[in-house]
Amino acid sequence: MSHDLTVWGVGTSRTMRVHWMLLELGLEYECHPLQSRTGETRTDEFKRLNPRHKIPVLRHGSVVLTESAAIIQYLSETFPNSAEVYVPSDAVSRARLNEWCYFVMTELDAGSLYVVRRHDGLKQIYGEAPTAVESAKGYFLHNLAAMSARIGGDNTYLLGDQLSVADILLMTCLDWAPSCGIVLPEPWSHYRQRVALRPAYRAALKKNFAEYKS
Ligand SMILES: N[C@@H](CCC(=O)N[C@@H](CS)C(=O)NCC(=O)O)C(=O)O
Repeated sequence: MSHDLTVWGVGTSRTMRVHWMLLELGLEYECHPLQSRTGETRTDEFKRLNPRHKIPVLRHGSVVLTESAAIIQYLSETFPNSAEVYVPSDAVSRARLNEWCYFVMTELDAGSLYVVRRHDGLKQIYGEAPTAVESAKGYFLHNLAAMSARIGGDNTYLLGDQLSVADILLMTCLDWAPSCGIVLPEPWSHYRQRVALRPAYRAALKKNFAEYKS
């Protein structure tokens, strides 16, 4: 069944989140394979969707969303597939999920990996800042060490035996870290191997990365 879903963006950790969630939920969608820093996000047409000229963007009917975490949360709630993706149903469970999501998005993504990306990999655009880059890598590892006890145990995923939005956010950061020169410690590399077995993850890697380079 078609739900009038369209995605703009491929080739990055942030776009991977959206393709992965759509595939977990078994949803068909149209894909515009725009890539970052190619000029494709700077057209007037695209900036009408996202004035910040960033990918990913999702359009569902008349709803347009432009932040990867918000997009996958919206998809998981709008098209629930309880066999594949956990969606909390009460305030406490939702808070537990959001705690992980905000932690990953603020401390690991924006506060660590994106600092390394901007001031090392993209220093020609954002400026060189070697001290900030080293500090961000250390901060990433410090956060993983502090949270290690929370991902061990009997749970396959962060919140039990089912994948959630938080796992997709975390996995895409763990996949991103090695390209920033970060070696993942245990139990994080083990968690990564475990989650990587999911068929939808592997299909999304293909869809998001196989034919494109970031
Ligand atoms: N916080 C945003 C970050 C989006 C973002 O920075 N996207 C980058 C690629 S990963 C981009 O579109 N860059 C293109 C540009 O700046 O022109 C999200 O998670 O969706």
